[in-house]
Amino acid sequence: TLALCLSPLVVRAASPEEHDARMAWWRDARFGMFIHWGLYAIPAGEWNGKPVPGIGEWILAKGNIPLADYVPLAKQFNPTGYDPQEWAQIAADAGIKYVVITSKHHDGFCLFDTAATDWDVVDATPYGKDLLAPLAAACRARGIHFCTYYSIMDWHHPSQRIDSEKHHNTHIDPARKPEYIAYMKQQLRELLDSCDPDVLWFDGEWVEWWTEADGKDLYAYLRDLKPSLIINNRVGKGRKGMEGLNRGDQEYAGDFGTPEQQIPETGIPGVDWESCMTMNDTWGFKKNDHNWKSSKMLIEQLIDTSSKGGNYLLNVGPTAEGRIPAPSVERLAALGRWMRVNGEAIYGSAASPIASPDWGRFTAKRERLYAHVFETPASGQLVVPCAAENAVVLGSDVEVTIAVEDAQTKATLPELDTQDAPTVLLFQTAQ
Ligand code: FHN
Repeated sequence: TLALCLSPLVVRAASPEEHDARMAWWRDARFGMFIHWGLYAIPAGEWNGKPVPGIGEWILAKGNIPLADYVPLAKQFNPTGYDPQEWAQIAADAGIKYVVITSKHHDGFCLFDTAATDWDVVDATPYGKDLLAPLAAACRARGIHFCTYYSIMDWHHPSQRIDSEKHHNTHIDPARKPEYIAYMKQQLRELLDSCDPDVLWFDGEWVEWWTEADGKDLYAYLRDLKPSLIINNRVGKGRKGMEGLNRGDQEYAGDFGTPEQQIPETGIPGVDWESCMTMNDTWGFKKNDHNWKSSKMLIEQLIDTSSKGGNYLLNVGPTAEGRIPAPSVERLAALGRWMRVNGEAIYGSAASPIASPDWGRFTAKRERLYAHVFETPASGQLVVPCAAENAVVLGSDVEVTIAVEDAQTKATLPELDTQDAPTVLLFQTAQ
């Protein structure tokens, strides 16, 4: 019943087999890169020389900046340092299998060419070129799925205005709601035509005027345009706040749950989900946010999500010049080094049937059980609750001494270096 209650889903496929086939690449991928990029990278967390608290991409609302003062930022947006090939290569080297980039965040500004408004990179900036189509091509050339984020809440569209008290809400002129929905549908169709994204990642659905019926309608519209499309649960009203998985009171639109800045205690069998996470304390670039998580912590989060059957969507916030900040590039490189050795324990892995131990996590793949050692236990031994035939340190010839008794395997650990990254032991079990 728990799985049924929390299952994000609905109008999605004619049969469970079709649904599984559509979700297959996404379930195998496990590791994605989120990119929050937009005009907010110019002020980068400061307005009129003063820091604006909160996440960078919210500066317009958090800083009470009048729209008329924010709009001219577009005239300064000229990311001449943007090299989509370089971004895609950074992602590929990190072992990333899909990229999700903001096509339109809450400020309504579009990074793609749209005929629905001039509030886009082509018409409103000196740069004057579509940013997304070249990135889509660069990703695909490297076997990376290209996906787009799209905000339902829109601070710029004339149908809406930000609530002066509750900044997270907008009010819509009810007479103009159909016009805004038509605007979204036009833009999303354009986006499908120009970039052909494999996932549409909605957000900003919490505004009071957006309904579950609106979400289901949008979901059906998009799946009709591209039947293989995967759509997150924020297209409708399903998600339980930042916990991201669906409330249990009805069926909701969307294919997967979206925990934000958190990893659930356990996975839920039969429920697809993806944890999105920042590397520091902002999604959009802030020049003074230096609170970076360590590479080891990020690797452990990737393992933790995989061990519970989820995907990990790790964010970067490029600068206004179009560069991914150096601390993010360094961390992605460290993830890549680890994935080149240990990727088989992540890609295509299933949720571990074994509860999380104190010293790390398990992932599983058919007869292979992977023990990810975050910290070597003081005893120097690991106990695995199944009978293994042998064990090795993954990516090496180092064999691990094991003793099997009563369907338990006791492994005596060799010297492991877990200082900068976890070490993975592969236990081969009988079929
Ligand atoms: O308000 C946004 C926020 O700016 C950011 O885009 C994150 C990413 O998941 N989502 C929202 C809050 O749920």
